[in-house]
Amino acid sequence: MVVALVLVLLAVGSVLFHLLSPWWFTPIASNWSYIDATVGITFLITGFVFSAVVLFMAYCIFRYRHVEGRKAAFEPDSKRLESWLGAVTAGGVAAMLAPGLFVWYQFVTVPAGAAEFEVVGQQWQWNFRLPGEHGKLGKTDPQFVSSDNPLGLNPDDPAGRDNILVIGDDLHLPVGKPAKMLLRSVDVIHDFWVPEFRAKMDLMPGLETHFWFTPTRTGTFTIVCAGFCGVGHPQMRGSVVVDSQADYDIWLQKQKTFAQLKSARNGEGMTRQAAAR
Ligand SMILES: [Cu+2]
Repeated sequence: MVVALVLVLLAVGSVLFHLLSPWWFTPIASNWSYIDATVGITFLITGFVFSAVVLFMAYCIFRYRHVEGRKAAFEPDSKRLESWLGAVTAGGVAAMLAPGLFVWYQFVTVPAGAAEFEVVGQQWQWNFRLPGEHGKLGKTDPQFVSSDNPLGLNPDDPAGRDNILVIGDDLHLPVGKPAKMLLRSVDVIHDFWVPEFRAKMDLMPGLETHFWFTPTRTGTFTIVCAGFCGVGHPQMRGSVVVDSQADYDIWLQKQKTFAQLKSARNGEGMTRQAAAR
């Protein structure tokens, strides 16, 4: 009897905790409210099944409690009950998976006209690359990665020269404009995650992954690495600053291209050499 009561309290308490808990998703800052809806559907289905199973257990404990002289009936299987339970379980699992597939399809189907932003993971910082005036990202290869070419741009590809590089600094995005995020890593697997954008994806060495989103409000949002990537993993944080178009343009003006950074570095090298002489 006490066990049955504890089980009922467990089911009711869990549902109440879910409904009244102050811990919930951080307010959304992108177009991906679908992702919240999908998580909501999963909570609804798993919450219903959890409550049904626990309450059924409580009922059985009470209903079939020990009574002097009562005998248990032996029923090894029931075809009807099994097919019924199998169908309901299959329906429940499909209802949890299907919305995710639809959302995923939209998550990786980039709308025409989305601006490209490349995210490059590195132990343990976030770097970014934007196409320059000519609108194209130049080719890259890990073999070109060096201290003065941290993103491994091919120095012989003219398309890369005007690319804007943001090394270990904040990424800015204009509000209300779809952004295609191209993800790449120069060392190990990282995972780009900005909780407010509801967007999250692995950065794979040797591959380029992508997703898109539209930032819906201005502000500064923290990027956390969600793929364990070595001892510096907890410190691998960055920021995405969502600006009004005017503020974004001001920021963009101040950024340096690959060619500018390279010549600045060469200049530094030369003055150092001259000083040594
Ligand atoms: Cu990482």
